[in-house]
Amino acid sequence: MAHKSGFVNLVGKPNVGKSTLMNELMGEKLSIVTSKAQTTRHRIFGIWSDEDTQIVFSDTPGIIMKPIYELHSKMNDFVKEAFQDADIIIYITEFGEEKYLSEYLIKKLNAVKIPVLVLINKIDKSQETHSITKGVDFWHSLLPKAEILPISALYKLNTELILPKIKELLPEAPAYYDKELFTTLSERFFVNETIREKILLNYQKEIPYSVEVVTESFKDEENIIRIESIIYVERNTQKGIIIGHKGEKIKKVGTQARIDLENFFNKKIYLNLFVKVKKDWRSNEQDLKKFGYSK
Ligand code: GDP
Ligand code: K
Ligand code: MG
Repeated sequence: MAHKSGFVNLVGKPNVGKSTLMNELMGEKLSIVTSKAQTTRHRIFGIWSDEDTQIVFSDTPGIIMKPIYELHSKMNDFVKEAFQDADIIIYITEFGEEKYLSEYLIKKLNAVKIPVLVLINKIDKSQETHSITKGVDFWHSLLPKAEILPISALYKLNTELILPKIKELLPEAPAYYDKELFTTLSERFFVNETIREKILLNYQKEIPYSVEVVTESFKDEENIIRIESIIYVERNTQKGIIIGHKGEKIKKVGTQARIDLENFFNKKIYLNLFVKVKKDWRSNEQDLKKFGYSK
C-alpha cells in the first residue's frame, strides 16, 4: 500500500469541541480546553503517524464573527490559513448551531476542492437518536459532498471511526515530518498555553482575555526544569486582580500549571511567575507580532 499523508485542519465556531477532539485523536493534551470561547488563539499542530500514514492535525481558534480587537482579526487569519493549506477539512459543529449558521462558511465549505468531514459533536447531550439522524440529514442537505459523522469527543462516542475515515480520504504522499515527532510547537509554547488555561479557569469576565503569557526562560536540568514566565495584562488594575490578596490567586495558578507541566514533561518543575503591564497589547500591532500572532 502506498504511503498517505496530509494536513487535516479542524475548523468551527468557538466551543464546539475542536481542541477536545484534537487531543482525543492525538491521545495527548496538545491544545488547551476550557468552557470559555477564544481559549485557543493560535494554530496548534499535532502529528499522528503510523507505518503507512502521517496526519498533520491543526487545531484552530474558533471563527470570531465580530472581531473587536486586532488580536481577533489575527485569530481569524489563522482560520483562513487553515482553509488554504488543508488536504482535508474537518468542520466541527454541535446541535443548535443550525440556528446560527454562517452562510459565508457554508459557501466556503461547499466550494473547497478537498474532502470535507463534518463532525456533529456532543451527541452525548442528545437523548434521542431521532434528533441525531435529523442533524445528519440537515448537514447532508447543506453540504451534499461532505461526509457526516455524529460523535462525542469528550465521551469518545464514534471517535474510533474518525482516524480510519481520515486515512481513507488522505492523498498519497510521503511523510512530511519525522515519524517520531508529535508536534512542531516549542516547549515554551506549551508552558505559555498551560498557564493561560489556568488563568481562563481561575478568573472571570475580561481578565483571561486581557492576558498573554511569555516564557522567558526554560532550563532543562538533570532532575528539574526551571521555568520563568511573564503574565502580561493590559492595565494596572488587572495586575492586582491576577496577583490577588497576598498573592494567593497567582500562587494557585502557578501550582495548577506546575502539576500539569510535570505530567506533560514527566519531570519535576520549578515555575516562577511574574506579572507585567503591557498597555492595550491586543490592539498593538508590534506587541501582537512579538507574541507570535503575525509573521
Ligand atoms: P473549542 O473552543 O472548539 O476548541 O472547544 P473545546 O475543546 O475547548 O471545548 C469547549 C467545551 O465543550 C469544553 O468545556 C469541553 O469539555 C466541552 N466538550 C467538548 N466536547 C464535548 C462533548 O463531546 N460533549 C460534551 N458534553 N461537551 C464537550
Ligand atoms: K473553548
Ligand atoms: Mg479550542
